[in-house]
Amino acid sequence: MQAPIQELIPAELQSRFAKARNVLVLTGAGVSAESGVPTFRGGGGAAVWKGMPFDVISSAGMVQQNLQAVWEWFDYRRNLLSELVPNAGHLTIASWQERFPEFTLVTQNVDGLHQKAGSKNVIELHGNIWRARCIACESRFDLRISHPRPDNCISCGERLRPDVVLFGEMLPAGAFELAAERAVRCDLCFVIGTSALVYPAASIPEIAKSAGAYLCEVNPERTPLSNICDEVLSGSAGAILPLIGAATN
Ligand code: BJW
Repeated sequence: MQAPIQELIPAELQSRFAKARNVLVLTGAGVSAESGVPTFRGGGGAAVWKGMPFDVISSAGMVQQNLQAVWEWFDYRRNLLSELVPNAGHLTIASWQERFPEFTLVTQNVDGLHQKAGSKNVIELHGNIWRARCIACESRFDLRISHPRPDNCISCGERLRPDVVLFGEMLPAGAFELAAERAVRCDLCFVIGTSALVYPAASIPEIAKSAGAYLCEVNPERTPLSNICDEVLSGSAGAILPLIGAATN
């Protein structure tokens, strides 16, 4: 027989969740794992595309050297994603935006599944796989409505690239600053499904904690942030997140 929800979710977290006024959630690839999106590093392996580790193919250097290969990798992933739907983790996070007076969702994911689940005003630190960006004038194009995918910018004719943040590239202007500002103000911060290895994204929970927030991690594996968390819930986002809401209903 399964344990009652009250025993699965610690009382301190239940109480913090019930009283919270300002909640911030940082997500990573793990939140989409149960929808069928492969993670980058979890599960003992690392993503590889045609023999290239993802930090080589998803790098600023590869855009310079071989933009076509970068597009092949992203076309392949968009094709996979087009069949996938949000899971219970995404849906629970989307429901939280109505539950608290202030709520911020910051994601490192580029898959658009949070928005598909109904989350609004998502701060996307690493861009979105469903957009292309001109390498010269930075015009952006929605790839959900552009078929076939255009190679060149309709404004200036230059080449397009995926509108995602690759290794060694700057985050979108203002995105980290906005997330950091919200992190300073939140009273409860969740860090969900991220290995917390990539910066500056991994500094968001550190900022929240330093400013006094209660920090809760949801992940089947420990991460470099686990030691500073007030609560570590070991398990999958799709199984645990619906319990957190339900325990305090
Ligand atoms: C589950 C689950 C389930 C499984 N439920 N959980 C400070 C210190 C050191 C280095 C740096 C630093 N500051 C900057 C850097 C350099 C670099 C960096 O951080 N490197 C480190 C890796 C060493 N950062 C950058 O380059 C960033 N840019 C930058 O800082 O600009 C300023 C600058 C410019 C130039 C020079 C210097 C500074 C940009 C980072 C961009 C990251 N881009 C990627 C690729 C996006 C494109 C693509 O999709 O291909 O973003 S890398 C990849 O990692 C992707 C992710 O968003 C990101 C984070 O990964 P995430 O989400 O954590 O996933 P995983 O796979 O790592 O983990 C999954 C987790 O889920 C695991 O923990 C599982 O256990 C868990 N899980 N199933 C819940 N069901």
